[in-house]
Amino acid sequence: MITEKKSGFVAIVGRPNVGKSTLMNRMIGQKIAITSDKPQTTRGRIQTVFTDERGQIVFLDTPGIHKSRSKLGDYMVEAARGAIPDADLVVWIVEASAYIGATDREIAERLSDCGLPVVLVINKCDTVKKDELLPIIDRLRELMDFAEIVPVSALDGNGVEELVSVIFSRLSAGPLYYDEETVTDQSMRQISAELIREQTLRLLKDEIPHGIAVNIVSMTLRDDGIYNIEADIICERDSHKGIIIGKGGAMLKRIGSAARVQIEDMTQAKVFLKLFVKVRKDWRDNETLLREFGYK
Ligand SMILES: Nc1nc2c(ncn2[C@@H]2O[C@H](COP(=O)(O)OP(=O)(O)O)[C@@H](O)[C@H]2O)c(=O)[nH]1
Ligand SMILES: [Mg+2]
Repeated sequence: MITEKKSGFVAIVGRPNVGKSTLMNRMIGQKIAITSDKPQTTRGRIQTVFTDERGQIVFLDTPGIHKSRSKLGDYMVEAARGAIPDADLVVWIVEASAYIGATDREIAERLSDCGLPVVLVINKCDTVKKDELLPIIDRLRELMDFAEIVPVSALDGNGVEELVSVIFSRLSAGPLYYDEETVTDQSMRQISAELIREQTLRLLKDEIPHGIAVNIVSMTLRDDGIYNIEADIICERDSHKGIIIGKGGAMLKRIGSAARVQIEDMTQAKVFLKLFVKVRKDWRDNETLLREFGYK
């Protein structure tokens, strides 16, 4: 007997920092999108692919919807909004909290008009008690007409399998867009650059990481199976450059060795990573540099 496979594109939207990337990584069971406790970690649109006997889900992870203050910010918000017309279904992620802000109402309004089924995911349920959840669900229900409401914890995995089932139940029969082994549209170079940027988000304070871009200058696989990677960490100020390098190069060394472990995990190979720090003033508002660093 042949059962028809289902497939479709699912846009993941929501405010910054609600756990969109963490949840997407959890659903596909692999770390593709970097995550951090700082808002605006995700900058571009990332496609990941989940395939099993039921069919295929292509997730579109997006930067959070927020008020932008630079050309980079404009690009990020556009990437989030642009994902919706390409989707068959929207997964809107909020945090398990009784607070509903103006941004949430704006997102609700936009999604009510998009004509697609919207699954509301209440993430970070590990942070609230069970009896606190019901009133939260009741309040959120009033925002708009949801296809379904699913509480999850991307951190410990609770509810995530159920969410995948809910998504499949809302998709129609369709082709497999990617072969079964594919997990993302991102190249190893792109993921490597992001994994380096992730460590700058983790290890550097305040506004410094928001002004950082990572550019892979070269990535080559040697005959002995080792990757040689040279990358530039671009920052906006000389003072930032000093902090990124640190005393005697200590900070750059920490960033490099933590990123190397992550890249080795992703490539399943040994990696030699060489990092350089460069200053490009105001690159976040410079179209040419934005494009050069992959934000097009
Ligand atoms: N407690 C808890 N923290 C979470 C959960 N999901 C994500 N986070 C944390 O929330 C922060 C933002 O996550 P991220 O995926 O980068 O958010 P995004 O900006 O929406 O993509 C990170 O520090 C995550 O570890 C969750 O289910 N529970
Ligand atoms: Mg993200």
